[in-house]
Amino acid sequence: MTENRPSPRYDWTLAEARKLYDQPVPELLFQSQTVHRDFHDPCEVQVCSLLSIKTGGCAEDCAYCPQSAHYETGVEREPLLPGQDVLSAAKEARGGGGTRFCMGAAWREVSDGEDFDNILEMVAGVRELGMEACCTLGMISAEQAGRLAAAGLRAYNHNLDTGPGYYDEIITTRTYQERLDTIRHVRDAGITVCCGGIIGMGESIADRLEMLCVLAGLDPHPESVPINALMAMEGTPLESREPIDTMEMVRTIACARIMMPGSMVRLSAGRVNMSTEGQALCFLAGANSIFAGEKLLTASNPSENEDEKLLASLGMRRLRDPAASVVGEP
Ligand code: SAM
Ligand code: DTB
Ligand code: SF4
Repeated sequence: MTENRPSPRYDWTLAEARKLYDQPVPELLFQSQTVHRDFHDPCEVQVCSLLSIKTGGCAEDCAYCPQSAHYETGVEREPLLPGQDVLSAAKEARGGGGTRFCMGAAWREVSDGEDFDNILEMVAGVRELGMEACCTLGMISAEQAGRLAAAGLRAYNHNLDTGPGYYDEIITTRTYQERLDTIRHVRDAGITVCCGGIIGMGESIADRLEMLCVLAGLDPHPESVPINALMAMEGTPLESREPIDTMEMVRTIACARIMMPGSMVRLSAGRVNMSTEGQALCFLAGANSIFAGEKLLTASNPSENEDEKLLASLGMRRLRDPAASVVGEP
């Protein structure tokens, strides 16, 4: 990490992003690694745990999502998990070396009431375990964001998913602007923003880069940027999509790293479809965070054991104290 690192920019244009993306991979990776080293320790990876605390039956029609009630995917609607179950999962994750515990709910938006009150307790409980609590619950109001902040929530995940021009092909039940509004509520409440998207849904490279330009236009940048490779789930409209070429993932991650230098760039869904070498290239491109554990929300993920081997073979370490390493922005 260097002291004289360049300041992050918030005015990236599509043309500039395209110029980055289209470079030969050795040039692109040299550039992204240089930026990465200015802002982060290149040998450290943040390991996040994910738990679906409320699965299935969601009112939104996100075309990639097995939890949408609009599609027959075999994922059943379940009620909110009891707080005790959630906290024992968090303890287990902590035992495995996890520092951040992310709780996901298949909701379009959060409704005030018993479920939300229970979630506030879960957040406080995760904090008491000494872990960073993160939630992804759909749209939230400014007031709800304030209550989550007061309970000790560290981060809120709400993705843009794709570029504004392709968005309507993927979701019709909420607008791009509604997503941006939720992100603003999170930011205004003093919660860190986790916001990224998915590649491999049939979007063009320009769509992908437009999404990165919107993300990089947020000031400050989202502290975490998850880049998911589509997991084509049976029963969803995107079920027949082939897994994306790993080099497209590598290029997208490298661009995210260069455009949002201080952010944690998370190599998120889709690692099960990648070789260990492919994942290593993603780390070299600037990814410095992963989800650990055999299950994401409903889809599969490499086992703890496989990840242990992967990190050991690369000589990389788990990030122990996230606050100490996120040095991106003042
Ligand atoms: N319901 C909340 C929401 O949409 O914000 C929270 C959970 S939702 C499953 C979180 C994110 O997971 C989505 O925004 C999307 O980016 C990602 N995701 C969902 N299904 C996916 C899939 N099949 N492949 C890759 N990413 C996926
Ligand atoms: C994110 O960007 N990826 C995670 C997390 N945020 C919540 C979710 C990935 C979900 C993959 C499909 C599934 O498990 O159902
Ligand atoms: Fe619901 Fe979230 Fe899935 Fe969309 S991505 S259908 S909002 S659970």
